Amino acid sequence: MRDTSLLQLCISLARQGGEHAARCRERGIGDLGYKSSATDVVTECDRSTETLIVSRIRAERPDDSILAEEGADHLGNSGLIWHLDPIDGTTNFVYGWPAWCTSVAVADAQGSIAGAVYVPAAQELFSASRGGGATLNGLAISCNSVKHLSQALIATGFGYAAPRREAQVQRLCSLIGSIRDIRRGGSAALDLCYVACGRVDAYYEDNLNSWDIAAGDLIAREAGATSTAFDGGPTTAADLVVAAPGIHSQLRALIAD
Ligand code: LIP
Repeated sequence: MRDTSLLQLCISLARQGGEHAARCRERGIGDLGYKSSATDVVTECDRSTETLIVSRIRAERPDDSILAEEGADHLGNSGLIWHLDPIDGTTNFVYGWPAWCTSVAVADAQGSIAGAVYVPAAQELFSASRGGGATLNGLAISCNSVKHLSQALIATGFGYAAPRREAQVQRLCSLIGSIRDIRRGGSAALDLCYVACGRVDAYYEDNLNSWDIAAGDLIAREAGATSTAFDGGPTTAADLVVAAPGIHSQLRALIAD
């Protein structure tokens, strides 16, 4: 029972947060704040969306911990922790591109229990519970059955610091000739959901945060994807390769070189 109610809460929070952020965007994003670099921006919409979701979690799950992108950091004693990205794809949000989402997940010591990613522009709600499968707007989803890397459409992303982006592009150069093509969507959570529903065949990236991947990685795994770190170990926000099973080892071998 617990996992179902936690899943329903993730879904409700992601949807409410995403709708709040979309309304905020319509009113105008206001002054930009800056975080790790001149291109790592934050808006008042990020902050107010996070405040809204955090206040609901604190009210409904007062003993749980919370870790959120814009600073909410509450230590609870229930053994459960919420990972929250109020607006993943912030650059897209600022520029008015539709590929941004609100990502909410709850985890225990073994990993994510439930997660939801809501995309207001598409009115698409991706969700999953551990062992319960993954859905898009309530309908079951699964990753692709692609078997050859040369036929695979690969999503990836780049960091906010120029030296890191340059290193990431070098890695991309090492595999671009072995795949169908790449897609750079701008939101890790959405890229992972796209693996889950077959809109891309794989996603990899490094130097993320837990809130970027906690929901999307669960959704992709529950949709049948294989998920590991670059070195084949357990997935972390430090680096991850999440792919259709038929190509995961081929892609990981190129990335790990
Ligand atoms: C984004 C990630 C994306 C990455 C961007 C950025 P944000 O998170 O979702 O995968 O490539 O550089 O980190 O900053 O939009 O929440």
